[in-house]
Amino acid sequence: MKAGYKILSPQDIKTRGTDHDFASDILIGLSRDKKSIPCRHIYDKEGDELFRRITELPEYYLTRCEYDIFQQHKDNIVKSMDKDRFNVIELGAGDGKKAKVLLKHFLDTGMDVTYIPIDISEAAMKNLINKFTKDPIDITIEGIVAEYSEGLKWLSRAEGERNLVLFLGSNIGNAHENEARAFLHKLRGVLNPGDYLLIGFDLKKDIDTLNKAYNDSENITAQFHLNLLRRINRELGGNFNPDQFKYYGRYNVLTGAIESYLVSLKDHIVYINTPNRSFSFKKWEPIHTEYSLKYTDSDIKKLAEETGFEITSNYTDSRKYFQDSLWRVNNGTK
Ligand code: AVI
Repeated sequence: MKAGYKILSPQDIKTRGTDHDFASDILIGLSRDKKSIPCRHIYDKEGDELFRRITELPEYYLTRCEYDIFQQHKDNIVKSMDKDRFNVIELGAGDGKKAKVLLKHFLDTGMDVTYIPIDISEAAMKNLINKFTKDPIDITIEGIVAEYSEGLKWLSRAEGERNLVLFLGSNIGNAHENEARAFLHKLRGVLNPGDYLLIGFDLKKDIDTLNKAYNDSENITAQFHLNLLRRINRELGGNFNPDQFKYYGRYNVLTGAIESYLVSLKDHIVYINTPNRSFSFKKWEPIHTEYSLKYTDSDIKKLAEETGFEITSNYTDSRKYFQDSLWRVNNGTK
């Protein structure tokens, strides 16, 4: 096994994410009438670890469903693809544990693959490489530390390559419909005709099941969201008291999404050193922290069609809670 990673530097990509983005997103988000912070800022080292713990919770069925799908359908996934040499590019790879199930199977069936995990967190990338080193498989890993879109721009230089992009775990659900469409359209633009995308969708289901998945009995999901405030304190010199906020996450039947907030429990003012500003919070005032959209089969079909892909096959678990959909870049113009 050969494994390494590259951090995209400003020379590679002009718009590389920096701490400055975090500070300015906080300034913009907390200055709004309706306060909001992009959910990607939850994921520092502590946020990554809290999310890992979420994926092991009994209520958070999503991760287990996707494992089941891969175990059950890995052979069909290989058979659905008409190539035997691929770059397997994973967006938001985390620790790469789920991808490994597929990668192992690809190797077992004689496919020649290079694994290119892309993750915004260098700590997550180091952890991924550590995990693969401890339990190696015969593969080359060429990691990229970057935001998805920057990583994609960088990859688009490699024309003529065959690619299978993995976008797993309902990550697409954290984008609003129009953002998801724009992102997939952009992704399609850097891929070559005949490339594949394996994308995970959490399906619409019983509302209690959905609400429980985001309101676990150990309160890890609440801590995951509250990490945003702790991260602001740590990195930007804020004086948030997380005890003065309550996590609230519920399914909205109109939007079809779990909408998550941190709600202020009293009138108070919080000071943040960078950007040297105070922000006032009214009692019961929310900060919007995450949007987790749930899909139907026809939503998925429409999304593929609108973004220049054709669906090769769909794979679901036995309860139809989750769906991994294999899309192929159609031959139309980019
Ligand atoms: C990463 N993402 C797909 C998760 C989700 O389900 O929206 C993040 C998460 N938020 C609360 N629990 C898990």
